[in-house]
Amino acid sequence: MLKENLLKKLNDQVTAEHYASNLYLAMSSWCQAQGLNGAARFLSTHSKEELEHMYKLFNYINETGSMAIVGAIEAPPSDFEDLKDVFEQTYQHELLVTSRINELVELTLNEKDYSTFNFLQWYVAEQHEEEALFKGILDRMEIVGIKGRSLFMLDQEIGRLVPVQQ
Ligand code: OFO
Repeated sequence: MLKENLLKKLNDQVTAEHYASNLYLAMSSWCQAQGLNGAARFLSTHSKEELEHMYKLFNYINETGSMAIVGAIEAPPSDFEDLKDVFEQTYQHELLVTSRINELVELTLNEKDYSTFNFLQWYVAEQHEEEALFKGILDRMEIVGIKGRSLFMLDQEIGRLVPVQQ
C-alpha cells in the first residue's frame, strides 16, 4: 500500500502523462495541417509513448494495492507559431515532467518507500533521454533555421527519428 501523500502525487503524475500524450497529439495534428508530415509522425508516436508512461504508472499504483485514479485533463493548445515553437514547447514540457519526477523520487526517499523509488528510476532515465532528444532537435533548428529548404530537410530528419515498425 502506498502512503497517502505519495499516492496523490503518483496519481497526479498519471494525469500529467495523459496530458503530455494529448499535447503531443495536438502538436502532431498542427504539423500535419502545415504539411510537416515527418514531425507529425514523430509527435504522434511520442503521444503514444506518453500513454505508455501513463499506463506503466497506473498499473504500478494498482499493483501496490492502492487505487489509480483517472483524473480530469485540460485541453492542450491547438495552435502554434511555427515548428520551432512546437519543439520549444515539447522541450519545456519535458523539463517540467523531469522536475515532477524528481519531486516524486525525493518523496519516496523521505517516506522510505524503496520499491517506488526503484520503480521511478525508469522515469528518471527516460527523462534524461527525452530531454536530450528534444534539445537535439532544437539545436538542429538553431543551426539550419526553419525556412524553405531547411524546414523541408528538418521535417524529413525528424520523421526518420521514428522507429521503422511505428
Ligand atoms: Fe515525455 O515523458 Fe512521460 O514521463
